[in-house]
Amino acid sequence: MPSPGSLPFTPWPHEEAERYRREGIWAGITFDQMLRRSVDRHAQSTAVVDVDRRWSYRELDDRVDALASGLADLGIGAGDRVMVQLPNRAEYVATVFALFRIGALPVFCLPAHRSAELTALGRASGAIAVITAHLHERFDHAELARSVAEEVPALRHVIVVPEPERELPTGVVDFTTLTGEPRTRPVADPGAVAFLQLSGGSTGIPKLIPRTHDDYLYSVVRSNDVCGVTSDTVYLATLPVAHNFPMSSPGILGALAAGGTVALTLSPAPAAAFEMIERAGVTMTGLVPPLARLWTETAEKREHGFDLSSLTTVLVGGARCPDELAARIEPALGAQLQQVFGMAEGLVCYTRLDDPADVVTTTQGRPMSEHDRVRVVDDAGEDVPTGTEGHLITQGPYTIRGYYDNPDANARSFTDDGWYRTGDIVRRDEAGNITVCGRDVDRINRGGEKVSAEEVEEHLLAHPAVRDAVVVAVADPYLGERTCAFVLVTDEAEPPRGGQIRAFVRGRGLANWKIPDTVTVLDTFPETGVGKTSRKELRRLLTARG
Ligand code: AMP
Ligand code: DBH
Repeated sequence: MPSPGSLPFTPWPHEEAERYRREGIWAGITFDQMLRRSVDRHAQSTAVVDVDRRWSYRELDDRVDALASGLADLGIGAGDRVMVQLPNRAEYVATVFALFRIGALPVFCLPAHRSAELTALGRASGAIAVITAHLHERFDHAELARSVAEEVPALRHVIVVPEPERELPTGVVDFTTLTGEPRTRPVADPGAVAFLQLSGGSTGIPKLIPRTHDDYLYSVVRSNDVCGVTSDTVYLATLPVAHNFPMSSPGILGALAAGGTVALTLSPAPAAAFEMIERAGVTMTGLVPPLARLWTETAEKREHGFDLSSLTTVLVGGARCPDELAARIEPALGAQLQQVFGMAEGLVCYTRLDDPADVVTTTQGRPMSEHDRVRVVDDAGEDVPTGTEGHLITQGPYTIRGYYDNPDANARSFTDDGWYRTGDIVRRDEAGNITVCGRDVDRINRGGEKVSAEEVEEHLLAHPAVRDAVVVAVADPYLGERTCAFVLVTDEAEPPRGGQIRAFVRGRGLANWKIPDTVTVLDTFPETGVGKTSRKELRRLLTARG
């Protein structure tokens, strides 16, 4: 098994790690051991429900065993990175736990990722395999994965979950053939990296987040306490399940750790999701604000015809939930709202189930653990008084100390003494509740999906006629923010129009949510008044025009 030191990741300082172990904050078990415990205690209970399947814990465990053997027979083993790009279906759960069982590291890709992202992720992670679905939302992921493997030589295996009555392309491995007898395997080191999660990021190159079994399991178990997850919980993964939020806050891993049930819906739209809530008796789910609004508006009309009475808790996070929306969620959905402000790098804040209504509707909660350390600081790094806005920095037992193999990002995103700079501007009240006011990095939060301005600018600059590009966030009533690109073009007889440049960016193989909502061609950028090079000031001026 790889030791934590054998992968390019920054461990917690030795003494701090020792304390977390001694005090049992880090439980010293792997995700595979966690699943086995739940299987021992809840063998006949339902572990996973999707659109057409229902597996007990025993069945899930048997599938994990068979798949683990099949993957091992392909030559995938401890420490290998494997990209997983699967929609919200039962295979997702089996795949992730099969990889854990053989000590391989899932790299959590999203179904919306296209060639640009997958190629970059493949290179950055050094993945040797990709596991994907054949078709999802009428897009051919098998072809996509095959073309990515051509670009990334280390990617040796393209494994595809087939569609009924559709032939797989040649050269790929049929997921359903990956099976074998259960085997005894060495147990991974709980202090080792379990998987690579993705940061929404503010740079052009993807930042991979190494999470260990110890640290992540702590965040899951702590989330279960704060959100009241038990073996009676039925958690619906509404958002793409590879996101940190539905994965761990408390998410599918929380439900599985408690012996509860994971329900999965392919579509987050009310028609599909409400049907699943009724069918599976869903008690809890997690939504981004635009979806929470859609569900709330649908429920307010009282015409949908589904029984949502099983629902007790709705978590809303990923982006700032407007106070006005927060106040409507409970009455409409008949479930308690918990706001959640989290990040794949670690720190997760929740409003508590017994908080007064104004805290739940106007703040993003407080850190979930007494072991979280948070500071709100000014530009010089000095702590600001309670109630004053400042930069949020944090460290603790489940916040990473560095990205995977990325010294440049580490230098920017961590202080010299190991505090993670969240990039968020927040205000903290007397009780420690945090309100998110903005951010200090060039990241657009498009309804919970993060867009790195720099990444999109690089794709715009790849257009032969584009001389300069600036991407900014503008307020949007539904999404919270959308992306506006401003470009300068070369002097040509027929300069490209905004729509053509947008189509060009799409053609470069970018996830849909990153395609700028508008591209405006300008003759010149506004004068910033603080020197030509003030990108920050330029962004401010262009945001005002957006
Ligand atoms: P990532 O680092 O990609 O996991 O994205 C995490 C970021 O999402 C945070 O640093 C915040 O900027 C944003 N975020 C998450 N939850 C909330 C929330 N409830 N309110 C405002 N922003 C949020
Ligand atoms: O936005 C996020 O990344 C996020 C939101 C809520 C998150 O990582 C989480 C909860 O754990």
